[in-house]
Amino acid sequence: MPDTIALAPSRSQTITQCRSCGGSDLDVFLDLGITPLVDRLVDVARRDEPEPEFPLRVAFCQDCTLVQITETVDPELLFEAAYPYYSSFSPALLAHSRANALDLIERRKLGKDSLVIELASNDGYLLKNYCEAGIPVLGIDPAIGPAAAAEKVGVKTLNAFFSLNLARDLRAQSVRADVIHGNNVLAHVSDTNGFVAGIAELLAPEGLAVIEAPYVKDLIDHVEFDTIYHEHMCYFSVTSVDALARRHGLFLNDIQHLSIHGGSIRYYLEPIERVGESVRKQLRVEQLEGLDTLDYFRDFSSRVEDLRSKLMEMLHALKADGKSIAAYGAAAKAATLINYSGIGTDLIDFVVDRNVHKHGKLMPGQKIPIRPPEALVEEQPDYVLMLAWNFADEILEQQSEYRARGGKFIIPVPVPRIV
Ligand code: DWN
Ligand code: ZN
Repeated sequence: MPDTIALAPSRSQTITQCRSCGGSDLDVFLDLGITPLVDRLVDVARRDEPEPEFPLRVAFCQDCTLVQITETVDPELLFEAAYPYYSSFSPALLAHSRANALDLIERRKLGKDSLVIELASNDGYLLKNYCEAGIPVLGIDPAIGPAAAAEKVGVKTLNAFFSLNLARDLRAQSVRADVIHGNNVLAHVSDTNGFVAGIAELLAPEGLAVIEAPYVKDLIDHVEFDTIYHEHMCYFSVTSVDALARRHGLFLNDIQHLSIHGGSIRYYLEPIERVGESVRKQLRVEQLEGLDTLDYFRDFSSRVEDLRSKLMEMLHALKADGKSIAAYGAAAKAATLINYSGIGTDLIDFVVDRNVHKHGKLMPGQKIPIRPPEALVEEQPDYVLMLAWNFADEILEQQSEYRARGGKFIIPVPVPRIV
């Protein structure tokens, strides 16, 4: 762990009630320590300044089964002006999003009189597909950089946090959405209920909300502990989303289980109740496997500890053998993995990433330098730790030259292995 622990208690709050149902029966089943903010990359000039760090603990709500972290960090700190995540640096994500948009244009018969809104629209990666089809859109995103990038590709964007108040303001201007997208955002908001109520407020009577979130069952089954960080306040199951939606007059009528981001669920919510078999089936699976009980989560901590010790054993053995190791993916999840495991510059020389906004910065906490992917063939390290494992196939293909020269990748999750 870094020597400078700068707890900033004024910038975070520990919850005592469930973020969804308000219940107070929260059981912590995983403690990842006091960690820095994963997307707050460090400028070299400020490397000696203490970084804001907060406890990272995960709890299960006995009343509505929602899995959630116990600390709420000030969103202004989490999504500050320099927030570096741009969706368009991932071709796989762009293809995934385009397919989703084209499917909905067809299924919902969208046209020039429709309106598609995306909450956390980032750099226009998804809405640009609707613009190309002549369908009016509105992006809403608080991050200055991505919002400006969206405007550059013709996606009209409100640079703001989405909330029930903003939804009411928009509705007062007769704004109603035929489709509302919310990809990897529902987990990021501190006012979970306000956010869902805002969707209900803004949706047209026959409208459809399409919400994508990492699936807590995949997280537990595949030990994807590194996808836990302060930006992700909730970790959803179908059971917990069903309860959350109904509380605000929305009905979870359909779901799709996707492989993106280590396993996600796409939730289709409508103001009309017509629950389909896909939802009923997954609710049964979750009940049969016990996701509605703490028992399902109880041994996760020891499985995470086991993964850490296996990974550290492997990395130390390679270093003892005189091997050089770099890493791929200055991802948010990368910061959780390296800081929880204690993987620093003693083990990893540098991290590469395609996102140009990250180059020349340092990873939070461990302060490992971030460089362009070309550094892998320039330096030809013996091994590369795959921190963006959710895009492993795409990255392995991209790095064929490094591998042809004998370079090897280490995939850390769910079991550390060399490919
Ligand atoms: O919720 C979130 C998840 C879904 O996405 C946000 N917290 C932001 C982000 O988290 P993340 O940073 O862990 O997500 P990614 O998209 O898995 O990060 C991948 C990283 O790898 C990015 O920095 C981009 C980079 N990358 C690359 O360098 N070359 C990605 C691909 C596909 C590549 O070929
Ligand atoms: Zn609850």
